[in-house]
Amino acid sequence: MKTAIVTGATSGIGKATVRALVGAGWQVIATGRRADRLKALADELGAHVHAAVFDIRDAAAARGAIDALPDTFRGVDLLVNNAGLALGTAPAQSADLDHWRTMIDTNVTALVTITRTLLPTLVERRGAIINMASVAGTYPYAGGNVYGGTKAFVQQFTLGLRSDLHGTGVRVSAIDPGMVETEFTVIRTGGNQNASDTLYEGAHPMTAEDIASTVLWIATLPSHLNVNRLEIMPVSQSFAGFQVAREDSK
Ligand code: 8X3
Repeated sequence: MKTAIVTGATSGIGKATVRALVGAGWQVIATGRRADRLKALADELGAHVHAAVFDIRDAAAARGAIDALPDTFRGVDLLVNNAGLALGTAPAQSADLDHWRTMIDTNVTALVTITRTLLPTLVERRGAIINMASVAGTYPYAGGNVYGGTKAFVQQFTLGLRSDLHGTGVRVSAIDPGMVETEFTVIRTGGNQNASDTLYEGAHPMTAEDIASTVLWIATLPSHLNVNRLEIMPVSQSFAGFQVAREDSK
């Protein structure tokens, strides 16, 4: 039985990914901060889930949780770097610096930390890494500033890992989802459920399960194939043009 670790497994894409992997016969280490939610997931899915409760931004806690894994979960074959968030949509010139730091700490620093921690095992087992990036890493939009920057980092880090891991057999992929209806927008807006509902209403956004099935597809491809990057959006979402600021006409 193969073993995966999924970060940010208490909700949304992470939780759906744990369910999809377990459904396909994997055992999964589900990580997150909220113990009650992880426990509920472990209760639902049984002994194939190990709940590892820690804040991904706390490097010592993450290391401690990895070191304390039960023997049967030690051989990690797949790391799904899903934990991440957006905070705020304010323009850069009025954005909250604490929001920026939290996004960088979570989406960048924590991701590289847990990746570095697990790389020796992944190399030993010719495993795989799937990083959750975003279309926001490729296409800028107003208010996306640091969130988009962190996701551009994830995209490029993925390609850099591919290069460094050349010849090891380790596969590395980034998924760039567009609009997915999860707690993402509630968190981004500081708890504004109404803003979230308004954004997704009538738009037929993707679901967490849509992305989880994409993770599973990548994870179960034949071992000679590597998806470098997979961009996926709902049909209802596309691109707008450049904007032009004009001098006031006199
Ligand atoms: C978020 C993607 O399109 O909702 O990662 O900004 S989008």
